[in-house]
Amino acid sequence: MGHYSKGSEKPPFKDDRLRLYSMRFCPYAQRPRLVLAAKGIDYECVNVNLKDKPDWFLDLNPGGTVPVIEQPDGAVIYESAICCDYLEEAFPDIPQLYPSDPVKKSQQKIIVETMGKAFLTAFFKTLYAVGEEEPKEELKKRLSAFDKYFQQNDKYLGGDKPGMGDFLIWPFFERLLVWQALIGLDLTQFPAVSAWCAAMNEVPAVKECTYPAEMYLKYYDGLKSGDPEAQLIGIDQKP
Ligand SMILES: N[C@@H](CCC(=O)N[C@@H](CS)C(=O)NCC(=O)O)C(=O)O
Repeated sequence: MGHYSKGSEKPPFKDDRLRLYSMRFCPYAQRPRLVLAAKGIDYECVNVNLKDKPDWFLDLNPGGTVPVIEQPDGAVIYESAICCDYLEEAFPDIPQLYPSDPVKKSQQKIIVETMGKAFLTAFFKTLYAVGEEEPKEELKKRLSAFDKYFQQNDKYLGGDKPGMGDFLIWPFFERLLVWQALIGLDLTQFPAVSAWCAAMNEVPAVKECTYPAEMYLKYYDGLKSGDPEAQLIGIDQKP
């Protein structure tokens, strides 16, 4: 595990494991990290300095975003949801995270694409405009929609077990749980969302891919002040 900046050499592949280019606190990179953990796939994590990106990283993904997956044969996949779909297709049974039933699979995708996207947009807007009422009200509306969904449906988006939909939306809720007080929100107002969060917090893959709240709080301070070193918090800890 390293942290690679501009001017660095691309680390050579040492074995035939998949490689995930990540940044510790990136919620999008956490999506494939969760899927890799849920499937028990051994991989190499390479952290990239997103404030000073190596040229070789931009050659892999010209958009310059993490996550990026690279196979030892040189094949490259990026965009978090596409990385997760790739993992599901390349490693289908360990366990399967989408239902086999095409209708149920599409329904899970619909929630991520509609309610999930609207929620994360509202979450980021609120985060970058703390103190303003409008984005917070929008976020509350999005949380109410999820609350209603969880009241009327199964324990997880995936049914009685967490599925791909749960892992795709979880990283944003995980951060909201830690940052709720900072943005003046109280998640207990959304009991079904809180119950889902509590259930997700018990999932082994989630436990494997999280950080202590203090680290997220420090990272939040770094985000607010634009500190490029924020992504280095906990550098010697797991990816
Ligand atoms: N649509 C992308 C978004 C990924 C993304 O925005 N990642 C952020 C880190 S959390 C990033 O790489 N930012 C670097 C940049 O935009 O220059 C995905 O789903 O993979």
